[in-house]
Amino acid sequence: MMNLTLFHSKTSVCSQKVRLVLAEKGLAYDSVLVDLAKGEQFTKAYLELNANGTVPTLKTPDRVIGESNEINLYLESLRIADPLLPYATDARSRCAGWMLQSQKLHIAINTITAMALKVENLRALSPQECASKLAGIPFPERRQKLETLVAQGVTSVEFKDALTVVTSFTARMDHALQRARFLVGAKPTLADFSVLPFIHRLELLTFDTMFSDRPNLMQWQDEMKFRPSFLRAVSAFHPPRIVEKYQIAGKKLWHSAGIQ
Ligand SMILES: N[C@@H](CCC(=O)N[C@@H](CS)C(=O)NCC(=O)O)C(=O)O
Repeated sequence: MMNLTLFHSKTSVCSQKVRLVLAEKGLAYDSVLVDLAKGEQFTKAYLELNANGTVPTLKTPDRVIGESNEINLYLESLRIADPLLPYATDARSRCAGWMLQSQKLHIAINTITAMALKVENLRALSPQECASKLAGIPFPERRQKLETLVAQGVTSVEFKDALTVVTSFTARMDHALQRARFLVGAKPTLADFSVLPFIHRLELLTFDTMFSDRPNLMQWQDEMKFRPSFLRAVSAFHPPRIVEKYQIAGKKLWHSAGIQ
């Protein structure tokens, strides 16, 4: 039995990507939860494990991996259960393409989620408390992005760009899913599991209105959510009070952004 330890957070979309593949492969792992709201990703001990200060991180018997796509490729390389990386060169490169492009969608999802939850919480603080919270983020780019979102909100380039990315990415997905049941053919691949948590996050935030006119994508999402891995890797980490929190925050953001 492979000794794996996953450092992850319950609702982080990148953690979900890896938990989905672990569940698909039926792989057991030791779980270490990292509380992002408390800033546990910035502790000295965690930064020694993952210098980016992000989750997930997977500790294997011979190395530590701190990127969700790399972790999923590592899990695939263990050759356990059905392959999730196509063998044929064309399909394999398309699968890699979705995994790479989904990084852009992740940035958009991060922006929309931050706007709905983190920025709201920061705005509720006094200016001094807000500044000191932001000063505690040891990565200048991430700190600056939050500062901009707090100051400019839905009018920021970051937020507008996030909406544009969601629109174009979901259109591309719908187009691909018109030709095949899954993103890269008749069976789910790492591509599908790389994207599913992002699409689900949009649904939780009630931003799925942005792609409700994309029938192939909607059908794909229903099918992906029906898989036992979704229950184990995603739903199990989203109790009703968390779902409600996302829905309320998402609706509020949707209205404040005046998106029709
Ligand atoms: N490219 C990285 C991104 C990881 C990432 O940004 N994870 C988020 C959660 S989904 C995180 O840890 N954020 C830390 C923070 O909010 O400070 C990956 O795919 O693993």
